[in-house]
Amino acid sequence: SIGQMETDYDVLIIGAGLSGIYSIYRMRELGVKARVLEAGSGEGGTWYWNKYPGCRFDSESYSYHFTFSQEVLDEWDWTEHFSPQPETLKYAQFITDKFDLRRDMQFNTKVKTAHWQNDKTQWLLTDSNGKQYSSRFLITAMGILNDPTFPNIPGVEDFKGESFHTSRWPSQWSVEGKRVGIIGTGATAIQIIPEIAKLPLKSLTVFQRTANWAAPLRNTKIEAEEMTELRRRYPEIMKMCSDSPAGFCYAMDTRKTMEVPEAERLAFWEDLYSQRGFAKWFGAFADHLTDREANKAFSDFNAAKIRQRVDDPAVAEKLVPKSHGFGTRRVPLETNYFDVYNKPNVRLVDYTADSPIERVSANGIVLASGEEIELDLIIYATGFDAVTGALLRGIDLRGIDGKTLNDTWEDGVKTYLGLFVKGFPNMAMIMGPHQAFGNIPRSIEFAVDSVGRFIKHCMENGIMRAEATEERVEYWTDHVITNGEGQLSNEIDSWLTGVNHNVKGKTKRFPVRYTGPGPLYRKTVNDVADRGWEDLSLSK
Ligand code: NA7
Repeated sequence: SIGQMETDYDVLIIGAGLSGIYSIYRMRELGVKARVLEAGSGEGGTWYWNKYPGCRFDSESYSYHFTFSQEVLDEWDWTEHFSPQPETLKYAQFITDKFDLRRDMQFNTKVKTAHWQNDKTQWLLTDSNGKQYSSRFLITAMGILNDPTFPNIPGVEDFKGESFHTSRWPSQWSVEGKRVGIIGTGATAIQIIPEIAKLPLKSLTVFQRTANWAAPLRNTKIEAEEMTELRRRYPEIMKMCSDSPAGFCYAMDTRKTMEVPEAERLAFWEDLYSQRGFAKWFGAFADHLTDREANKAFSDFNAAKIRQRVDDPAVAEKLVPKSHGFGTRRVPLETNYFDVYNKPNVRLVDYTADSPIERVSANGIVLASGEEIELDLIIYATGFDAVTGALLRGIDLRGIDGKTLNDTWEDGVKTYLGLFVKGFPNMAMIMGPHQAFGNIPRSIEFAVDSVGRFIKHCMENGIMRAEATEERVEYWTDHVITNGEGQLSNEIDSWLTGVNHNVKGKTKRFPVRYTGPGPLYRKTVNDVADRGWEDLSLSK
């Protein structure tokens, strides 16, 4: 172990998802003594936990993969433009095996507490079995969507049938002959619904509180020849990702929506609609994310598409979002989603047009209208305590003087660069709040590289303790807030603005991510790293 400390490890990493996998790879490269502690029985994180039917990337596989290893890029073939979960899990396992990373990973180890010990200048972690581990540095890599939340509806415990959350899908399951209910219409539900509606279930009732602007995914298989061509284009694809504000392989069209002649505008949108993936979101006229009139026009175009696909006009109307414009929340991508509602055994219960859920009963779901919908299975597609959940609720995390992160962030989340928190020395967050994100693996790679530079700098310069300063934290937090002004998405409740009414204390919007362009974020962090992290309070 480097340094003069008697700690067990130089670095402890919590979580063996993509963040943890790449973190341990980098740490090993630095030659430090590091270990990953993971609650699950295997690596993969999001792709380990989310095993529901239809689970897949909504981003092109070859834009959403790791780029740190040329060998992996050369050896791994994607079989679909949008990789399905089982293949992505195999990909995570492939990398873990290839670099023999599992040697430094410890599974079935749920970290309960992580406490900074000021006298010893170290982190002390305790797992659910009471075992303790100490380290000089702590990397939190728990992911941004790992803490499932159930709806705050009375009676969830009363249901006598089967029920589960989408991210805890059982290994043995069947919907055959069953009356199935699904609560939620986010990106997850929109992947699941068409998949299970294909199966011989008796009926499917979808409970929708807020309609979402889903758009066609247009997934296809990648044949060998196409894979060769894609691989040839990898450098170009990666360049597009790194140039784009949110890390995707599209370039926004910089023309102003309303200045483009109508016929040309419609033709442009038609073309976008026929394209794969998030082209509709991140390849559109850029002003649709900031200009109300532009956003309204593009939303109207997308609304017409929904109306075209749904036979019953009343059902179509329920599916057209009214509370927010296109792209102001995460756009779910879909394969035959809207078409599902043309099936006779599928019913859409909308909170506004029909009735909200009043409670879950022993036999099903009772609406405020008084109707009881009898069900055999309830699927909770109700999302996650996103971004801060793992840090605030998943673990008892305490910094200097035993102060919890919850107390530290009582008046709002405050970070420096989304990587550091004042009062939590020698701790760095991968995908913490206030980092630039969109295409998550792009953000993970950058965050891990940055944290790698930080730890290397400390190790090489005998820095025993590094902490964010009040001044820099205030500056960055303010910068994140002002930077997000003018983005229509920041005026809407969603997990991207930190709102989850199922979680205590998450009723007010706050910026969970830096909404400025990714290239600027990376430049800012790189400048700080280039200056030897002198913005932090460093002590030898
Ligand atoms: P999301 O996107 O947070 O969606 C959760 C859904 O569940 C959404 O439709 C919610 O309605 C609904 N919900 C949540 N709580 C309730 C209650 N109490 N009553 C009724 N309906 C409720 O989670 P996902 O898992 O779909 O996706 C998360 C991310 O994972 C996604 O963005 C991708 O990036 C991958 P609401 O809209 O809040 O009215």
